[in-house]
Amino acid sequence: MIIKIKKKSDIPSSEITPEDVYINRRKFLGASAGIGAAAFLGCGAADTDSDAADAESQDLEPTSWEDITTYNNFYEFGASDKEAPARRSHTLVTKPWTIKVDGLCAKPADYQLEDFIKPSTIEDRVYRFRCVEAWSMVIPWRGFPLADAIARAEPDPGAKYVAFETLWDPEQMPERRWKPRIGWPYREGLRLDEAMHPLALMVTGLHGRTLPNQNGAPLRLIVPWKYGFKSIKSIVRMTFTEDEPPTTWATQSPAEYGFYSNVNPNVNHPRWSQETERVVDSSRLFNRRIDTLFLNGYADEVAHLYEGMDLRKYF
Ligand SMILES: Nc1nc2c(c(=O)[nH]1)N[C@H]1C(S)=C(S)[C@@H](COP(=O)(O)O)O[C@H]1N2
Ligand SMILES: [Mo]
Repeated sequence: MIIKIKKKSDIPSSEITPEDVYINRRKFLGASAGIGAAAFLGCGAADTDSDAADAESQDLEPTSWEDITTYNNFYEFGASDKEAPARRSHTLVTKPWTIKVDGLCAKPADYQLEDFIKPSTIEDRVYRFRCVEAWSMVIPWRGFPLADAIARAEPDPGAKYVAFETLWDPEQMPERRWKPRIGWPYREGLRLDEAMHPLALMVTGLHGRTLPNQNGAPLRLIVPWKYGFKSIKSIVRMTFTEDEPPTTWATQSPAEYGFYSNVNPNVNHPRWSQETERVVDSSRLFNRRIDTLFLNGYADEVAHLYEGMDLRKYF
């Protein structure tokens, strides 16, 4: 299963142990993700598509803290080396941190991070995470529903999308070789109904600990049914718009990345297959691949958002 939820009210105020995070009361949003807990013994499997495990045998062992925090995409800290963000992101200053909420809403405001987060709404949730580069992890995030932050802003009836921006400060963010066509900052966006879905999470931590800089401190988005690049890091701005907002990757390479970017094994990337994914696990000698699931396994929860849409066109 993909969605294990623990409310802040269930979390003892003392430090959370790994047991608390994993072996907690399980609550399933929607019921039927249908993924058993059976371990998949993939050790020794060759790195080929034919060795992919089917959905039923995909285990849910969370990826280690070590792997989640040293294998990152955070282009502001290095555009190709997955280990660069862990090495270089210590220069990011996350205190104080301001988030601007603006655009088509009744309650635009500049928030200090502490005021943006309501501690009583913080939960731990274990989600699948699928990068467009066909690797995946299972990540125990800590955060609160994006829907809460949206409701508080009271979007106008004319607001159809919400756009997000990452901090851009070249003093703190050393990457200068790669400049996106759209320019910095990194930008993302969601249709408002997608953003209001209870699975969409504003994240402040992982593995029961404060979010490290390389994972998007102090506040990042997680949209578990979409490719990882939608999950924008180190957010400083949230803007309600009438029109679909321009986003970094869809502007960079429109033939390869769309606005929706829903995980979809039936729609390949022009340069590679999206049918399977490599499970990131540095403790294994050999890579293991598993089948990629439609909407990353969250179809029962979110497929209704795309009813009647041609997902080959709106990829
Ligand atoms: N600001 C910003 N957000 C970003 C990125 C980035 O380069 N800059 N990379 C995206 C991509 S491609 C992925 S896969 C995820 C990686 O998140 P993780 O490093 O926490 O696994 O962050 C996404 N959010
Ligand atoms: Mo990604």
